[in-house]
Amino acid sequence: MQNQSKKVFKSSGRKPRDARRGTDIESIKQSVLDHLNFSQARIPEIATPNDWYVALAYAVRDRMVDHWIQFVRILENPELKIVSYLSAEFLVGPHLGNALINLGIYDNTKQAMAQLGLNLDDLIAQEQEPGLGNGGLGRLAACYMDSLASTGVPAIGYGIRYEFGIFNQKIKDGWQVEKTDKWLSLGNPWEIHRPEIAYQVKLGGSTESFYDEEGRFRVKWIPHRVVKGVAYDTPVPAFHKDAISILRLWSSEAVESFDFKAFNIGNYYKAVDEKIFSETISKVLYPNDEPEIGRALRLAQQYFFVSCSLQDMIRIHLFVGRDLQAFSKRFAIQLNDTHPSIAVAELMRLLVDEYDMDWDMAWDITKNTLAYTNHTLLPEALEKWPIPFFSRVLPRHLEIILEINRRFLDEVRSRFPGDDGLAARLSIIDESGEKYVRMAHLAGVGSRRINGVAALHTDLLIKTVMKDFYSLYPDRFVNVTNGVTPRRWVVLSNPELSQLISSAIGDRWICHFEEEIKKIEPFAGDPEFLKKWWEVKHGNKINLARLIYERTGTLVDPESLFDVQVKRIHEYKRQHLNVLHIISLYNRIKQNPSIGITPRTFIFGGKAAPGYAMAKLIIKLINEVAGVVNNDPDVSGRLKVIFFPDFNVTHAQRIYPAADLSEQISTAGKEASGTGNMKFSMNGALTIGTLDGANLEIREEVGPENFFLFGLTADQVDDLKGLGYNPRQYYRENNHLGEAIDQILSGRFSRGERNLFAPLTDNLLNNDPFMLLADYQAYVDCQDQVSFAYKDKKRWTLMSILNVARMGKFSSDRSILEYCRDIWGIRNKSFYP
Ligand code: NBG
Repeated sequence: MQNQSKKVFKSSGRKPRDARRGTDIESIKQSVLDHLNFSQARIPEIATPNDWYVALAYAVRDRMVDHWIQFVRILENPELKIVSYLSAEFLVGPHLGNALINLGIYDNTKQAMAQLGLNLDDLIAQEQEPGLGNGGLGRLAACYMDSLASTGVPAIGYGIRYEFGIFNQKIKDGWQVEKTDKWLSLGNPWEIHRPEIAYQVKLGGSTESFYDEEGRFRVKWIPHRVVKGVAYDTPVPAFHKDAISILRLWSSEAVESFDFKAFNIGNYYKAVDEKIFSETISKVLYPNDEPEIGRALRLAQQYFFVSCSLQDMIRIHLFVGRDLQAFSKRFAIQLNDTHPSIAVAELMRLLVDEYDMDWDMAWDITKNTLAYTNHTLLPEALEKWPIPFFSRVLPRHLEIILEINRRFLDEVRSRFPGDDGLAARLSIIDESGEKYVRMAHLAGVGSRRINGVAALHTDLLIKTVMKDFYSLYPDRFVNVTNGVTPRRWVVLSNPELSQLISSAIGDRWICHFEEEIKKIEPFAGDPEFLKKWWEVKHGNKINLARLIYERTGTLVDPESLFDVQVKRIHEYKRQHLNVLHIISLYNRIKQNPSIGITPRTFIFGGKAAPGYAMAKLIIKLINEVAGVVNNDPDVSGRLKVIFFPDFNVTHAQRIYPAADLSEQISTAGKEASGTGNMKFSMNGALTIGTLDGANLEIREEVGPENFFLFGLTADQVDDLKGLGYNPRQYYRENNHLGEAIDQILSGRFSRGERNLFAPLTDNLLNNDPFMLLADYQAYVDCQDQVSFAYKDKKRWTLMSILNVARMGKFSSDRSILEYCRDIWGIRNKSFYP
């Protein structure tokens, strides 16, 4: 890039219109040059690709500033309701490409860069993606920020500016190795540091009660330490509209005065320790799927960002001169899972302790402002904190929670007198053994609405985990099925398909997905359209094959069926069921080399939590099976297995558009919704899946004939468990299954090392909590139908088109409108001109 930049700086002679705001080629070019010069003090001749990327990012950010300022004005309108989306994770993905699309300046920027001798794709590839999330939950928050902006709802996303995001995954000798994600090391041009927007957050210590001058009972919190949270703002642009939402992430710092106290008495190291501790709070994102008990820092993180965010909302609210009593009319706060649920107690503390409000009024406001989304039924993922530990970190909050609980249980007892069991089950405090604070209960008591993330999930939620809450407050429960943004997941990820769609039905579908995308359905009958559709998919597969080769050194055949499972590695998601199928196919070919088999490339991707040994063993298994299959000439040209390292948003954007088959094979009842399932389908992959999470609704929409269904239902899973499930019976009675498991155990896929996979096979044979063995045969049979269907290109393509055409419901714009209507009480369609 450097060499080409010589010619760059000769002025073209044409005058740019507006180097800050203009969207024509000349203006963009000038803007980039100006930033390189004035913001970075670099000369083009020695500018690195990263310098150019940063200059371009600044130029693009400039083009959002007017909307940003307009947004601030909107916040000042006391009559408007603002959505605050509180989430410990926002997996936003790289900004540049998305911003260019949403601002409508992609083509002009590409040309402007070309005129500077630069390739836009190379610049886009420079960006370090902000990996501030684990997976679906964080990515959902990012899709919702996009849709809030694009549907014109004023919104602030509040979270944590982790210095290190989710680890980067490397594969060494088939095992996962974690590498620190230093995403900020080259700077972050998208954010604006706001040192003047900062709040103090107390931690630890004790409380003291007293009576104030008016004789009222009051409590004072004397903290052990105080840290400061500083805001960093990132704009989230709407698609082709003068609107944005703001992502405000908090970074922890030391409060200087604290340092000085220790410093002045000569305790230099204590002062430094304090600083180090303060900075630790926002240091690192915790991987999920690991036990949280005893992680003091995790609770401190949650409290830290919630407290900063609530203080910020109160500041915004008071700034426009409205009374705090009207707080719930101005803010709708969504708790994304239980991670921010300490907000219930913190809002009470702020109102009662800091703003002198009486308890009942504060409680009214709290309950009317907050709403809670549940994202999982897995018992190990439901947060709870041991009481002694909780009171060490948040002594005042424990008192408040006990008072909330006392009043709540009084209500329960008066409505259901004599039912002590019910009160014990509902209590925020779990007293069945060691005492815990149950965060889902805290959220449930303190919220006006509780929602699940897919119809089946909400249904199971009210039948199981929150059954008692449902009997108490049936009106609080609503379902909002998840959605994903078609801007990032179709327009940006799959430009060829987007063009083909727009050439048929115009481009209104990008912002009105639900209404418009179905209009491509009639084109499924047009052979020319079908042919183009197939070609687009094929082109995407060639691109992915290239990337796979770059990243793994393995060649795959784009003519083969791309069978893809990308998501976090977890036993309930059953990547190992997929592996059992691969082994069975492999055995079939080995036993009958002339058998006609649809050639397939199996592609896996996903991270395992660093402390989740079984998930890591599954990664190893995939890689070992890949080693055997990919090197066996007998199956060459027919089977390939790939583990794509470091699955993240950037890679996802390349993978979904190239998939033929989407693997959504979790044990029914375990996957709350899934959102990858939606991204695959929107990009024309067909699904093989169980009746779990949003699969159910996807199947309903696309039609059962365009969806490969198999396996036990959630009810059947329960029934079978109730009857006494015996996995060994399946192992004994099914030869192919038995053979596959024996091979894994015997070292056939671990270069003779016999017991490497014993923890996995033992678990399957003795316990099999996720019922792989029960679903094995149904899965293999269903895969045979897939193979058969793929032989008929035309039929497959038709099904692919119908999948896309019928995905309207799964745009996150639809989800956001439902949140507005059913949860936040926001009626105005758009607040923007
Ligand atoms: C995840 C579920 C997914 C769901 C996403 C987003 C958590 C706790 N839950 O099924 O497992 O799609 O949330 O709702 O990460």
